[in-house]
Amino acid sequence: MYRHFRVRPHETMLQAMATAVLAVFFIVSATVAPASAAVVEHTFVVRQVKMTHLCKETLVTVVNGQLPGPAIEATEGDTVAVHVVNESPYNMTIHWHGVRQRLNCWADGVPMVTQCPIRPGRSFTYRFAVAGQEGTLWWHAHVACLRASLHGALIVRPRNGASSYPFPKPHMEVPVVIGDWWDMDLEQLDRNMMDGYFADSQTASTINGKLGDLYAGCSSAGAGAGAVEEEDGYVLDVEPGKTYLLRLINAGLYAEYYVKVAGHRFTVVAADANYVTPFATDVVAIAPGETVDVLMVADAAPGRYYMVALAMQPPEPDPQVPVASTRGMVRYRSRSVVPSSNGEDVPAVVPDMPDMHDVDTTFYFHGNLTSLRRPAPVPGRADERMFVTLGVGSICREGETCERSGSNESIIVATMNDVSFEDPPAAAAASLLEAHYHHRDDGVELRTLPDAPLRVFNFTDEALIPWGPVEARLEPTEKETLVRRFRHGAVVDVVFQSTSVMQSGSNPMHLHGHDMFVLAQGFGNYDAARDVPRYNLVDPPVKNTVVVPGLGWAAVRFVADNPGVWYMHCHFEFHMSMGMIAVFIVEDGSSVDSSLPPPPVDFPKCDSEESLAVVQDKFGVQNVLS
Ligand SMILES: *[C@@H]1O[C@H](CO)[C@@H](O)[C@H](O)[C@H]1NC(C)=O
Ligand SMILES: *[C@@H]1O[C@H](CO)[C@@H](O)[C@H](O)[C@H]1NC(C)=O
Ligand SMILES: *[C@@H]1O[C@H](CO)[C@@H](O)[C@H](O)[C@H]1NC(C)=O
Ligand SMILES: *[C@@H]1O[C@H](CO)[C@@H](O)[C@H](O)[C@H]1NC(C)=O
Ligand SMILES: [Cu+2]
Repeated sequence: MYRHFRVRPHETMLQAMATAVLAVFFIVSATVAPASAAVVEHTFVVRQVKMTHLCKETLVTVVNGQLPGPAIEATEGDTVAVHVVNESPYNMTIHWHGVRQRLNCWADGVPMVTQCPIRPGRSFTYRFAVAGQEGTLWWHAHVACLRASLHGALIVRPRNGASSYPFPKPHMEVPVVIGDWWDMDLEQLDRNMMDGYFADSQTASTINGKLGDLYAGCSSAGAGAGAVEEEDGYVLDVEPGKTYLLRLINAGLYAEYYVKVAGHRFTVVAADANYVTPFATDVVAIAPGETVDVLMVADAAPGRYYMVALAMQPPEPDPQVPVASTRGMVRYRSRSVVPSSNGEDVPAVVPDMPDMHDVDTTFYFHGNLTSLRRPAPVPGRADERMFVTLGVGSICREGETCERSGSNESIIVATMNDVSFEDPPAAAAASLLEAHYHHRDDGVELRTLPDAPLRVFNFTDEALIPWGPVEARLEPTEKETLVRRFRHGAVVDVVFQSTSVMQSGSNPMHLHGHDMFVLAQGFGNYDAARDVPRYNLVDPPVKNTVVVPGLGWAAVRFVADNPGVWYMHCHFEFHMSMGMIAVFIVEDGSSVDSSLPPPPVDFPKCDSEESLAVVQDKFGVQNVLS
């Protein structure tokens, strides 16, 4: 572990000295501390297995036969090596969600963006360091909708052990993965979404892979006719008085969730693997892609208390798509010797949940996040500013003009600044990252993400939500492979503005390879004159996924200092399949230690058996794909 002491021009001498003192402290503590960086190794066999839920057998693609997949547990500073063996019929990549991947974009796992996929029957080892961050992260497949069944926790503990948590050492740490169960083919689901059809209902929600007793399973053989057994639910056994660290992860495709445990309160201590100033609440709001760590003291009367994850959706007039809730249980381990007093005969306590259409509770939950320890001071000024609208539009199935407003003549797509992302072709000669690294043009036409929307209108006008001729005029768009280049080290401000064309949902925007300072959020239209003075430059939360409120906005700042080709997208799967994506390209710095090193030697190649791709330098002959 070491740092570079280069005094950058904008750094004051005092700051530089502070950095140096800090660095000396780290070096000293590193020499004293016995713990040394280890390699945490896993083998992930991706394979289809049959699982039965709701009395129906479904073929699901999972890692090592588990759902959720194995949790990776590492210590800050460790190297993680995961051997992915692809025994599934799909092209596969795994993304390490929230891992900063400093100078290691090669391991980011986005198909055709950072790498050629791992073909069926092949394998690849992802290697990355977990340095300078601790807390709850996760991993998931980045292919079609397969992340619904291919995901797991990635936990990074402090180098000096649990005693260095900035909160009381918990008795036990528990990953709580919220997900969903689909009893349909997930690739088909993705094709439907790409065809603008987002009305598929999620079959069930899950906590740690279990559907819970709100769902009926199969009739049990032994029981009388008509008796239906409930689905298993997740159970957390607790001891009275002990403190539990719940590491909540929303791995779901479709919904933000409200999470409560009846009779208990939470202290929020971290989000997206960054510590936050602790605050008490009885409800957690968590969007797809986010993680939230809470302490829960088992201080209720011994008994059984439901843990509920309620799926939210935007209120009407938004088109309503059925989403399902799930529940598990917190169960007190009785110290009593009398077996009948263990509470099994007393009904479990049910929490009062917010309304599924409540958009205020999530807004204020996220508004209450402030960072506890800042890895770096917030840069005072931005070098580049972007205003990015997040919306929905449509393209014609055929020809230039067509009927809109949900007509089948058009396909509904999702957009950033009025352009919808076109995935780089699966048959391209290489990923965008390889093309960028080798200064090649692999025949993929790129379009610059505009810094401002192409259409200016009242972005949050609720009259645009219902389909009709007025909103239809705002729909026409096109599909392009959107990229935005950044000079190394640029301080970038992005204001994300959710829009109301055809829908009014929130957008959890996830940036790969960088954390973002969340400076402010609001309902309605962003107004720089009013909102810039409200920016929190003192202790803004640091997130990899920022929830942009529905009919509202969020302002973020990040330092583009990690060279590579980074996905930036909405973490709602339907928005992503529909194209709410751009690629942020961060240029190399001026030195070796700020430039992307070469790819791993065993990096997957886009060598389809049928076609031989001849790749040429862009200064030479054009690429030939035959
Ligand atoms: C924090 O949460 C409380 C309770 O919901 C709310 O009243 C308050 O406005 C929130 N603070 C911010 C800055 O959002
Ligand atoms: C819409 O049209 C496409 C192409 O003609 C067809 O495949 C699809 O089934 C249609 N969808 C609906 C919902 O009618
Ligand atoms: C935009 O629409 C909202 C909601 O319909 C409305 O309250 C607001 O006044 C409109 N703003 C402007 C500038 O027209
Ligand atoms: C799988 O990857 C190969 C090589 O990158 C590509 O040629 C092929 O089209 C991909 N298949 C699918 C279904 O995307
Ligand atoms: Cu979205």
